[in-house]
Amino acid sequence: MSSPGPPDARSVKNELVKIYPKKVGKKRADQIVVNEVRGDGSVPEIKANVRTSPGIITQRGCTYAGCKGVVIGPTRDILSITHGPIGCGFYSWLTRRNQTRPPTPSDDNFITYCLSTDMQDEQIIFGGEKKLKAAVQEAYDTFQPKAIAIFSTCPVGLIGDDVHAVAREMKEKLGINVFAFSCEGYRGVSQSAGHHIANNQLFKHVVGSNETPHDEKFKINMLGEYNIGGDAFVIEELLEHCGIKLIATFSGNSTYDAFANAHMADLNAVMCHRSINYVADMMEKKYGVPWVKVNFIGAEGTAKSLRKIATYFEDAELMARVEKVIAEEMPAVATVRDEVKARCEGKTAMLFVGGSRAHHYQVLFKEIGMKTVAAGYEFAHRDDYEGRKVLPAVRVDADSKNIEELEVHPDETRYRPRKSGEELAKLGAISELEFKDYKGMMPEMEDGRLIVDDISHYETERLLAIYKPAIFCAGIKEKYAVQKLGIACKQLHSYDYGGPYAGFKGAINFYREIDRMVNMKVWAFLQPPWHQQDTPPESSQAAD
Ligand code: CFM
Repeated sequence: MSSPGPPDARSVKNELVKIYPKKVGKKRADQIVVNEVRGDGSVPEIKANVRTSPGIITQRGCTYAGCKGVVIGPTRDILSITHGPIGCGFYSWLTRRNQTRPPTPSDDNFITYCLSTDMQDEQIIFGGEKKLKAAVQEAYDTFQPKAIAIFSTCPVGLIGDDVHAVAREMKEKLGINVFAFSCEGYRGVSQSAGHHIANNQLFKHVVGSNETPHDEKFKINMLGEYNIGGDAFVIEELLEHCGIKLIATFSGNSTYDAFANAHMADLNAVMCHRSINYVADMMEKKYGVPWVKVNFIGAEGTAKSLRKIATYFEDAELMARVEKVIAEEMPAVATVRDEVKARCEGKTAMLFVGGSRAHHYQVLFKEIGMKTVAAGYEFAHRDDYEGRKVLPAVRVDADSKNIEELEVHPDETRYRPRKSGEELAKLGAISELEFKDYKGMMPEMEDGRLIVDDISHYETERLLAIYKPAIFCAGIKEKYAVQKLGIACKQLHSYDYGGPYAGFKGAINFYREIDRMVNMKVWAFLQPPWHQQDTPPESSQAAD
C-alpha cells in the first residue's frame, strides 16, 4: 500500500472537534494541540486536568482508583479496607498487575484480599461509622497487620462519615497505625486527585516514623514505580548490581516499614512524576532529600538514569561500576534492537495512557525506529505535557482547590540538606541532573505531532481511521474496540500479561513484543472475502 504522506495535524484537529456542540468543541480544542517546540524549548499551552464533559466516553478512572488502586494498593503489608458499597469493593482487590515478593511465605501479603464494609441502605441513612469500626476490628482480629488503611468511596463523603475520627479511635484502641483517605471517587476530576490524597496521607502518617539507620554509602528511594509486570524487580536488581541501596519504592514491591524509613535515603529518584511528585517535594522540604526525575523505560533512558544517580553521589568508584553494568547489559539490547528495527522501522504508534507512560514509552518505540504520531494522557496536568517550569502559570481551579495542599516545614531535628545550595547548583549545571525538574512530553516530541488530553472514544476512532497507525497503546477498555478495527492494541497499563519492560532486560522484552504485534498478519484477514472490495478497507492497512 503506498503511503499518501502524514495527515496534516491541524486539519485532523478540526476534524476531531467539529462534531461537538459549540461549548464542548471549544473546550476540546484547547485540549488538543499540534506540537511545536520553539527555539527556547517552550511548547504551546494545553488545557489539562479539567472535568470531562458529561456524555463523552473518557478513558479516565476515579479518585478512589488513584488513591487505593494506584498508590497504596501495591503495598503488601498495609491492610486496605474500602468503606463503601460492595460494587466499589471489587476495586479494593488486586485489579492492577503490580507484583510483590515477600521475602518468606510467612511474611504478610494482603494485596490479593478484598476487604469492604459492604455498606447497605441502612448505613447510607443512619451513617456507616459503626460498621466501619467493626470492620477494622474484624480485619485486625483476623490478620494482625502492621497498619490498616481506610478508603472512602463516593457515598461516604455524601453522607459525611468521619473516617479520620474512626481511624484515630481504632489506632489508639489497637495500637497499630490506622489511617484514612478522603478519596471519594468524585473528589477530583480523575484518579490524579487520588494520587495527591494518597501522597498527603502517606507523608503525614507513615514517612519518617522509622529511624532505622543504614550504613550503605549510596541510599536512594524510587518514587512512582509500581512494579507492573515486574518492572520494579528489574530496577531493584540493576541498582543492586551498581551497589546502590534502595530503601523504599513508592510503591511497587513495597512495605509499610520501607515507607516509614524512606526519609533516611539521600536521594529520591522519581519515575512517574504525575503520581508522586508531591511526596518528592514534601520530603525535600521536611528532611532535605533532593529529587531527580529518572526514566527506566528504554535502554538509553535506563543508562542515563543510572548515570544521573551516580553523578549525584560524586563518587568515581560508583560511576565506574555503573559504566561497567551499562557496558555489560548494552550488547544484548543492541542485538535484539537492531534485529527488530529492521522489521519495524518507519511504522507508526499512538500512545494514550495515564499520566506518564504515554511519554516514557515513546523512547522504546524510537529505539526500534518507530514514530509516535499522536499521544496524550488521561489525567495528567499541564506540567506533565509542557514541563515543570509551567507550574507557576497553572491556574488553580475550584476542582484542584478541593484537594488539600499540605504545608510542610523543615523538621526541627531531622532536616538535613544532603547537599548545599551551591553544590546542587554546581551539579545541576555540569550534568543533566536537573533537580526538581521534569521536561514533560511535548518538548521531547517532534513538531506537528498531535497531543490530545483526555481523549474520547469518538476521537480515538477518528484518529485510528485517519492515521491508521501500526499500533495503538491504551488500556483494556480500548483494546478490543481498537482491534476490531484491525489495528494492534498494546495495553500499556497491564502490559497484556507481559513485561517487565523496564531496564535493559525489559527493553528487550518490549522490542520483541512490538515486533510480534506490528508484524502479525492476522489483521489482514479481519474482513471476510465477501466484504472485500477492489481496494483494501481502511481499517486493514496496519499490517502493511
Ligand atoms: Fe504513573 Fe502508573 Fe502512569 Fe499512573 Fe495509572 Fe499505571 Fe498509567 Mo494505568 S502511576 S500515571 S495512575 S505510570 S495505573 S502504573 S499504567 S494509568 S501511565
